[in-house]
Amino acid sequence: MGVLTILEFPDERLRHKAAVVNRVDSGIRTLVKDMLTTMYEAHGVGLAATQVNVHKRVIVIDVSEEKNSPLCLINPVILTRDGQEESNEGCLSVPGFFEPVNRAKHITLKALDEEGNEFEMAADGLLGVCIQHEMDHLEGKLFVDYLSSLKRERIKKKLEKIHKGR
Ligand code: GNR
Ligand code: NI
Repeated sequence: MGVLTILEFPDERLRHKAAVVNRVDSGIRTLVKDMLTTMYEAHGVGLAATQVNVHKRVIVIDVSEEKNSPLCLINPVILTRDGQEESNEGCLSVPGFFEPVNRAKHITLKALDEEGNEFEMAADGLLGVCIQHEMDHLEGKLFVDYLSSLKRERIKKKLEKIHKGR
């Protein structure tokens, strides 16, 4: 495998709900490795398996400047959410568009790592935004769903035009 193809809005496959991972085996670890390769190649700070058409609850993230701090979240569950903050979001599945979205300011969560061990963590800032954005992908939700239908339709038409010309 290696670099995977990233689905783009309005592809209906981005609307699938991802299934719980029952066993973190070599297949999942290969997926995680390929998702990291794909994320770094696309210059993203996160990637959900849904975006590469694998409908399992797997997320990779790296918000570090040096791109040397990969984080893998399998079956993530948010435990607490506090506050609210607006930040400009983009998405590798909605290339070229950035719009403000409101998210919880501080979250705590639990997840499994690539060895299948459960851990808990807290997150805010870009990491917190990114985790909430990626967890939405696992539910078939995109940041454009938080925008007005007018804005969303405009983005949809522009991307469809680009896809037709490919
Ligand atoms: O690379 C990404 N940048 C980003 C910026 C602000 C808020 C969320 C993100 S996630 C995005 C990568 C992506 O689409 N992950 O699903
Ligand atoms: Ni995204």
